[in-house]
This record gives sequence, structure tokens and C-alpha cells, in this order.
Amino acid sequence: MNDGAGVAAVAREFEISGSFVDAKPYGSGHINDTYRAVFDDGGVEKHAILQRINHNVFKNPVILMENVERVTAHLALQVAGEPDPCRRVLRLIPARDGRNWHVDAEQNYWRAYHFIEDARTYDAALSPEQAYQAARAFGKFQQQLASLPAPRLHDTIPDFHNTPKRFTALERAIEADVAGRAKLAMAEIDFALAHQSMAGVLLDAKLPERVTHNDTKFNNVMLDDASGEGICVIDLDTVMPGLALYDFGDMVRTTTSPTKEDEQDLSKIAMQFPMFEALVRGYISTAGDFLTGREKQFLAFSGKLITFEIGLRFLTDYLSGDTYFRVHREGHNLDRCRTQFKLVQSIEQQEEKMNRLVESA
Ligand code: ADP
Ligand code: GN1
Ligand code: MG
Repeated sequence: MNDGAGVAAVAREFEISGSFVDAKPYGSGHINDTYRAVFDDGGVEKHAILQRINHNVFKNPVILMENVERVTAHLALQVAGEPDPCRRVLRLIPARDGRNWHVDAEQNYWRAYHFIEDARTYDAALSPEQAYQAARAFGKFQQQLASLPAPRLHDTIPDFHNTPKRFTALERAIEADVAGRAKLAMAEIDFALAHQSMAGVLLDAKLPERVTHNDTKFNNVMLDDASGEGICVIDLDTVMPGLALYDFGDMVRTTTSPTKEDEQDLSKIAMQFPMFEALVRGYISTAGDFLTGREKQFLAFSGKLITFEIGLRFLTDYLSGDTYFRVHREGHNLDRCRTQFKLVQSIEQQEEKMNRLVESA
């Protein structure tokens, strides 16, 4: 559907100077379609990010874009005094009609961002220093958005991190077994059912609502090529009211194990303690001032819970015939579920030690 010609036509709808050269799929996200577009501006090569918003997942792209507009404008004010401010926040490129998005003939919603040069994302963390930088950046992001003026942001996906509801969705998928795959996932189904009791813990803990990112995968923060600093938090579709621990938990999920999320060799999956230690240090360095003692108590647990929750979601999608997450091979969502559940086990084995570290941080 989004062939080269289609993307070229979309690119021309945005206020980007120069002539369009090409656009290639970019990044490894599971939901939206992201392209890196190249333009020739009087002999100078320029880049932009073009994204088609997945409206099966984000039912209301207009309220989503309202959130993104408010969040990026607020962040821009916060970074104004810092060096190189333009690379520290996503900047929307307006469409030619003045709005910050474009709707194509097939009712797809598109947006464009200025390209952040000389920085990149990684699908897995290469060192504790990278983990530290990512956690510092996500903590700073939460701290900067603590002063976002009212009104409350829209919930772009209601109950996004409601683990008990995710659990119920899995139970329904097991029952329906529409793709006839339950027999291929018995061990994973058993694991999920045996861990049900942890699902409601964070919701029951009466923790403060904050503005959170909600998708703090390690590859949603850009690290500066020269300094290694976590320079810009990206992928803002799920920024909405949430718990700070959803964000910390997803950092643990995506940063502490040495492989990508879809690794098939499960012997490689483990929670590496030095990575966790770096995450705690990085996160506390920027979020420490506003986090309550009670939130801190759940830092290690949140890693286990969010890893479990995303595992539930991968398993649910596998059983439902892969309708939500983009897949690239047979059994892809089952592979992803397996890495999550293996990591949950690894966290369980080290949880006491992780809690001791948090207490002393
Ligand atoms: P997805 O929903 O597909 O994960 P992202 O917004 O995370 O979408 O973008 C996908 C990838 O594109 C990112 O991992 C990052 O490498 C790159 N990217 C996104 N925004 C920018 C930007 N403004 N400048 C440079 N690269 C970007
Ligand atoms: C999706 O869009 P992407 O790839 O950053 C998903 C997250 C999951 C993640 C698992 C809107 O994130 O919630 O944690 O995949 N995003 C949405 O890799 O569902
Ligand atoms: Mg992303």
C-alpha cells in the first residue's frame, strides 16, 4: 500500500524544502510505518522522518496528535537553555495546510519530524553506560513533563498498562483459540496462568498518576554518536497519564537482557545485574527528586511485571493469529513471548538482590 510513489506523494504534503529523492522503511517498531525520507535541497542532502500512524491500534489519531503537539511544545520550552536544543526534542514538521498531520486518500494519518542527525537507537543495550544514559533520559523526560499544564492528556490507548485486563484478554484468546495454536503454546500458557497473582499489584499499590511515556523500549531513546548521551526520547504515541514504574519496568525489560526481543536461543536471555544497577543509577539521577519512597520500593518488581505484561500481549497476539504486532516469521510472537517469560524467571531469581540494591541507592 505504501509503495515508494505513495510515500513520495505524502512527503510533498509537508513543509519540507528541497526535492524528494527517496524514502526507505526505517527502524524496527512493531506498530507504525516509519520511513527515512531523503531530500535534495540545492545540492545539500536533507532527511526527515515520515510516519504512518497505525489507526487500527490508535483509534483516534487526531487526539494522539494533540498529545504529541502539547508534549513536544512543552519539552521544547524545557530544553531551550541547553546546548543543541533542536536535537533534544522531537520537532513536528507541519503539513502544507498548517496542521501537524496529513490524511491521505486512503484515510491514513501521516506526520513528519525533523531528522535528528548524529544520534541513533539500538535494539539491545551494548553496555551499562548505554543503559545508564537511557534511564537518565527517560527519567528526565518524566521530570520535564511533571510541569505540563492542564488539561490531562488524552488516553491514546485506554488501559494500556492494565495488566489484569491484559490477563483477561489472554484468557479469552486461549478459550477462543481462533488460530488453533494453543496446543503449540502449552508451556507459555501454563507459565502465564501460574503468574496471575502478580498482575494487579501495581494498580492496587495506590501510586501517584504522572505523565509517562509508556513505551520506554531501549530503542525509543536516541543516543548521541559523539558523547553517548541519551539525547532525545522518541516514539511519543503512548505518552499519557500513567505510573512512573511502567516506564522504569519497560527499561528493565528491554535493557537488562543482552539480546533482541525475538532471540530464539533462550539460553542467552538473562537479567544482567550490572545493567539493572546502571538503570537504577541513571533513573534516580533525574527522577530521584520526585519519586516517592513507595514508588522506589517497586522498581525491581516493575521490571518483572512489565516484562510479564508484554509477554502476555505477545502470547495473546500469537493465539489470535498475529493481528496486532507486526511479524516477520512463523511463530514470531511466540518467540517474543518466550524471551519475556524467560526474563521474568531470571528477574524472579535475582529479585531480592535487586531490591537490596534499590534500598541502598
Ligand atoms: P516506531 O513506532 O516504528 O517504533 P519510532 O518513532 O520509534 O517508530 O521510529 C523508528 C526509528 O526511527 C527509531 O528507532 C529511530 O531510530 C528513528 N527515528 C525516529 N524519529 C527520528 C528522528 N526524529 N530523527 C532521527 N531518527 C528518528
Ligand atoms: C510496541 O511501537 P513499538 O514497537 O515501539 C508496543 C509496545 C510494546 C512493544 C514491544 C502501541 O512498541 O507497547 O511494549 O511493541 N506499542 C503499542 O516491543 O502497542
Ligand atoms: Mg519505536
